[in-house]
Amino acid sequence: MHQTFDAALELNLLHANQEGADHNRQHFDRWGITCLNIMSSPGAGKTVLLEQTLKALKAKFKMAVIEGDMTTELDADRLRQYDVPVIPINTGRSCHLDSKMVAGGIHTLEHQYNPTDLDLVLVENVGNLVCPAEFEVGEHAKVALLSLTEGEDKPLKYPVMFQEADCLLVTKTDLAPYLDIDLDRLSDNVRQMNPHVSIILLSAKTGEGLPVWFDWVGNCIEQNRLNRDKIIAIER
Ligand SMILES: Nc1nc2c(ncn2[C@@H]2O[C@H](COP(=O)(O)OP(=O)(O)OP(=O)(O)O)[C@@H](O)[C@H]2O)c(=O)[nH]1
Ligand SMILES: [Zn+2]
Ligand SMILES: [Zn+2]
Repeated sequence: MHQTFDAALELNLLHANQEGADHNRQHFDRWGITCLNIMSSPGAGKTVLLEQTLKALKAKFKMAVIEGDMTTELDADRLRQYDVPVIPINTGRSCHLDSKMVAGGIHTLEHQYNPTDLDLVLVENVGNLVCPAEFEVGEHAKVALLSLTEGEDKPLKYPVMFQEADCLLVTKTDLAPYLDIDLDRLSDNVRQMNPHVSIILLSAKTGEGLPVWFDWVGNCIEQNRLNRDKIIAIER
């Protein structure tokens, strides 16, 4: 087997990224915002999920989106229709968002809107099952999507994404009748990588699982507020 990367260089890169991510999280914490990092391979359904989430939770939570894409604003334009702040970030040649790019998004948010008004920032990462899982952006939780069309072996082949996820959305369940996919085996493969991850079966088309996802988001915001209150109480 030949070495295809410089381990020391990678470690430095990840370390610098982690410092930036911690800084971003401090911004979110100061403003009372929960941040979710939404990750998947291309086309698993991140933008459709965000559309449904904005539509359903707009009345309950004040939300903004940081929208990562390599070159276009196609996804950002889709989300702007929901009347929430959408900050596009073009990564150019990079296949993932890093904490520095998201810091740029946060500063735009800070200058154009009042961030203390917000409850939730949803970050749509660039479609890729590998790198986004390695680069924290300052999120409070990681959400991974895996569509049924990708096959049940993906958690074994791309372990990091599944090990890091706090919530896994198995998307496009409406397509199950047309595919040879064993949902039990898929869940077993996910559990092998991460015994504690919340798994939600979801179809943006039929609406299956969406209420469970909305509850998960609400709980995450609630939990994050409680944790923050505890830290503030200890610091006093
Ligand atoms: N049948 C079915 N199709 C879906 C579902 N969710 C998304 N799709 C379709 O899958 C395609 C990709 O969806 P997007 O939401 O754009 O996926 P994405 O992850 O944002 O894609 P990138 O940003 O390019 O990585 C679109 O044609 C969607 O209509 C679903 O639950 N069922
Ligand atoms: Zn998208
Ligand atoms: Zn990458």
